[in-house]
Amino acid sequence: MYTPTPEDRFTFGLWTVGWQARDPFGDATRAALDPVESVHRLAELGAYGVTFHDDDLLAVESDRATAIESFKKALAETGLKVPMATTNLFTHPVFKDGGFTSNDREVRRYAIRKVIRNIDLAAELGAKTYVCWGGREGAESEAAKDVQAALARYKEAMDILCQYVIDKGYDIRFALEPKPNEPRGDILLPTIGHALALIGELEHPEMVGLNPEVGHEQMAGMNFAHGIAQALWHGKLFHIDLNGQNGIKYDQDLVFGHGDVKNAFFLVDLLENGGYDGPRHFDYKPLRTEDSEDVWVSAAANMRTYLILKDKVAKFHADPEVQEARAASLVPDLSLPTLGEGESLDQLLAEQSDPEELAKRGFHFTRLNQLALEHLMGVR
Ligand code: DIG
Ligand code: MN
Ligand code: MN
Repeated sequence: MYTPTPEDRFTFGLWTVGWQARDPFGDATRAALDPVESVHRLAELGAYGVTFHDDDLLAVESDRATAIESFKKALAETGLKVPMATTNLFTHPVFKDGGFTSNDREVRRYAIRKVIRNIDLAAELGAKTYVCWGGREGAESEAAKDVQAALARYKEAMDILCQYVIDKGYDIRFALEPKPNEPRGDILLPTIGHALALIGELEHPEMVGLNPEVGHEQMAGMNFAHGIAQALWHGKLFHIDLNGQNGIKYDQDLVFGHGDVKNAFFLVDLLENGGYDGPRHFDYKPLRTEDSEDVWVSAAANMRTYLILKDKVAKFHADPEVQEARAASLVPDLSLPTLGEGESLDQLLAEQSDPEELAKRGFHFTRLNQLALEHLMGVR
């Protein structure tokens, strides 16, 4: 019942299952993984597609052309799609002060060239979404970064990239990925709200949306489901990075659902019922403790957990007691415009209400929350 198929549209970054588990405090615990093997193993597990940074294709091959040909061959053999691509502007030391917003203008110019080179490959592979995660765009000291100038350079870079896609006639949209910190002390565009604000300043805002990641919003103490609801309301949820996180700490990139599982339940509710039609993309890291075989156990766990939560969400909404409890809590009433159809402001102002009487009304949220928890815990 919870066996994934390509119809579920689950996708994985090559860098996830390919992570060798090198972290700031320890060496790699796993050997490098050939992207070709990742494509075949993920296809066997029921995935729909893979995503990649330009540098991911060189995991075991130093020749870009050869690596791309091997990757294309594996895609053709498995039928896996490539819905999204992105650029690595964070690993190479040249990006130690960022790419688009490095204080070094020559680095900024190199970064834009590196992105454009991979946009061409993304278009060739049929990717419709191009993610920009500015992991190195930021600072450790307020003295070192003129943030207003940095935002101007961020806008300039996105405007250049959008114009390039327009001029080439590519069917590609961009998705900004917020994150509050790590690897930089403070990263620019730390949350969904900050990224939405920048998008509003761009020359082609319609071409730029969001690729929010579960753990990143939660690192900032935000409610991820609320952030996704706002991204959907703005029509800006172009893509998503699903994983798990346990609160405000380092970026754990856990298997989806292995962090805040209640928020994951309501996130799946939003993705399935809130108007998102993009891939269900996992950007996670197999635990450093796992061997190369259990990497595939972790990949399967992401998809199985999502499908289990999807089933529980459907049962939650089908439960007559839940429907009755939602009505008692006036949840559907929030969708009613506050001013009636054709009602004038004068009519509203002429109305009388007694706030003391209104204040006596209870909202019965506890009962509704308990029903949700009982569905999540499997007792309903
Ligand atoms: C980290 O969360 C970032 C990188 O893995 C990648 O650039 C992006 C794509 O999903 N997420
Ligand atoms: Mn991510
Ligand atoms: Mn992350």
